[in-house]
Amino acid sequence: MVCNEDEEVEGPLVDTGLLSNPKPKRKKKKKKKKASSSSAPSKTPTFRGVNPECFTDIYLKYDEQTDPPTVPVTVAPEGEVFPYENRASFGDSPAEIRARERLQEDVVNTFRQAAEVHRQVRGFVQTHLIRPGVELSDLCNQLENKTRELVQERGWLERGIAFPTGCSINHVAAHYTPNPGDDPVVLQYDDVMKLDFGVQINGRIIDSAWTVAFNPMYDNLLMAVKEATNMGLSHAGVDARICDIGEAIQETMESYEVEIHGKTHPVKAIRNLNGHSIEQYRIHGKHYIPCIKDGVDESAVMEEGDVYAIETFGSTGRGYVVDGMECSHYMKAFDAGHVPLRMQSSRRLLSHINRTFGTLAFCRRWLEREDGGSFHVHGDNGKQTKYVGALKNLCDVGILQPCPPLLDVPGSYTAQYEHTLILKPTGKEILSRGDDY
Ligand code: HZT
Ligand code: MN
Ligand code: MN
Repeated sequence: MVCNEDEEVEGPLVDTGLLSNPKPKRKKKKKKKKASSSSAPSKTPTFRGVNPECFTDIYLKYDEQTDPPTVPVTVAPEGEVFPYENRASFGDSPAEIRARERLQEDVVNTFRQAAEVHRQVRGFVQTHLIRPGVELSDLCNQLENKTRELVQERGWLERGIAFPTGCSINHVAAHYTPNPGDDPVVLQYDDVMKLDFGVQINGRIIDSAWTVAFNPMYDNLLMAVKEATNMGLSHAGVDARICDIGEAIQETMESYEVEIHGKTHPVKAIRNLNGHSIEQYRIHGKHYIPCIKDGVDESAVMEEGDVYAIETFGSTGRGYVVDGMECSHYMKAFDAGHVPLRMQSSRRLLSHINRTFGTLAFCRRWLEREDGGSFHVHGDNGKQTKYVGALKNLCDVGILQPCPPLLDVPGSYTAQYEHTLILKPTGKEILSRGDDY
């Protein structure tokens, strides 16, 4: 087969364009990227969210690790670092900036270690688990157990899983994970699955996601969203205007179209799904990062010290999600005050949640584990029974916030890419960057 030298290549080890392209030029009318894949083959196959080779590279990077990985992560490799080029320093000398950098060092290293767990866990599932035919509760349980193992789970206060594994398929964009007792769901060759999971150490949360598709038909959809997220990341920085980031994301995303079963669709940014700031023990802080240009305060800017999850979603549907299906994800309302509870079952469940998850999100699957969600806290005596009424009651009184699945229109396909980023005094660091995405 002949390779066209001019063909744009895209693959796990190809550069992200962030270095060469910090400020993409805007064209009035951009030509849509071709929808079909009938052109010459590219040199590197498109990364579709699974390790195409299996049993290869990633475990060789640290020779302490086995394949599959079993050795707890103790290293904290740097993420992808971009020193600020011409940051107006407002009177701070370079020495003062470096001093602030040193003060933050421990926190940054904690994030880096959590990010390394994320990379190793996703490498594990990409190589050993994700395939057509895998059952989703199996996939989630094994992914989550590997996280517990590599992070050395020690309860919500110290280290563990940061939130339930999202494995949302096709028109379901986010916040789906299987509930106990559901009919088994088997991943299909033609599915588009967003895998979104979190790792935390001392409440420092890494939130990162990618999209899995086996059928090359979806390549342009995945590429649109991956590029849009990378564009958002490249525009982030101290003093960056949040509305400019949303605009860059939307413009990149919507320069693509995708042909699915012979029909060409424009790729739309999902306008009501957002990136977000991350605070300690709190998956979403006060700041949102839209993936469209309108509707945000033009004066909002990113600040030094901030941590953000930059995430974008693309869709072949409406580009707008609504709540749907049975809820699996729940989280304590961060500033819920004291509420007297009349049902003993509600008091018991709340006490379990406080001790096991604190303010971190959790799911029903974890409540029904023998360890109730944390072996460190409960050993094998944590399992909750007959808790469904109590769960509903805690939502009704506002102590818990349900986070139901988010759906675009039936028959549509949605994709997501997400990374966690920190704005250090001397530069930004994409903590969760790997050589996969
Ligand atoms: C909620 C519940 C979870 C936060 C974003 C997200 C997955 O859509 C402000 C902006 C985990 C995370 C979240 F279990 N959400 N990132 N990864 N979901 S969000 C949100 O609710 S709040 C976006
Ligand atoms: Mn996420
Ligand atoms: Mn997120």
